[in-house]
Amino acid sequence: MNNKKQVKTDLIKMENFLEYNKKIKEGEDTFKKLMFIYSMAIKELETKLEIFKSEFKFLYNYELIDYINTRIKNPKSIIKKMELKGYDLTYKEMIEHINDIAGIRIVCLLKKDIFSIRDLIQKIPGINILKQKDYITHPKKSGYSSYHLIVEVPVTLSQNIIYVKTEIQIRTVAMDFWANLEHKMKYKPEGDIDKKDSKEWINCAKMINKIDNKMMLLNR
Ligand code: 0O2
Repeated sequence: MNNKKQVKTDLIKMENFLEYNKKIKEGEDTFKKLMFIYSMAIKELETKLEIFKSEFKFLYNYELIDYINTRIKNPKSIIKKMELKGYDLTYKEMIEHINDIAGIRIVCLLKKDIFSIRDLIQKIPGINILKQKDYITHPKKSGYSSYHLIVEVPVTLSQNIIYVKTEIQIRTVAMDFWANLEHKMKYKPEGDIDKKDSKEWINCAKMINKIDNKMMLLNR
């Protein structure tokens, strides 16, 4: 006898969520619902990454991942980015174009580990890689150096599986220190970095890059 139950599961892309959602229930708080789904994508991915972290520690006694931070972009920041990029302030445009509403940052000790982590992410079953930016090989003008991936994470809910876009940033502890400070300076209301300061920030980033390279040699 075949005891397997046929469970109907809808596979949907986040881009089609609004249409799909309309069919289920009208008038629910759409923003809250969307943010819930983004936070589930983070949970899903974070668990997988935590397993890699533990596996490398337990099996190889190696600290591949130092720490993982996650965040949901706040509404103010979403609106600011949409205005800056010239999108209409609609949920549809937000879902389609804002790729970093769900964000995960993986921080490691050595530069070379960034690429190992990238390779592991690429092998996770079910995850689609949509975009990659290698600011490690080619740092930004600001000096910012990090590896970015935009991925689609399948979030399995009771009635459906939703593919949710999530941004992953991978960088070293040293670059994380620089980026956090520089980000705070840039985004402070009074934090316009003037030209002289800007050069200093770039110089600091270059120094950090040198240190990261040296650390890699010392840890060979
Ligand atoms: P927050 O507060 O971190 O969310 P895309 O539209 O996805 O193709 P996007 O997002 O415009 O491209 O640009 P990119 O280069 O992928 O960078 C996205 C994020 O990287 C930023 O998010 C920052 O977190 C980080 N970042 C990029 N450049 C710099 C930099 O020069 N300095 C620092 N400190 N961080 C940087 P948000 O939206 O700016 O902010």
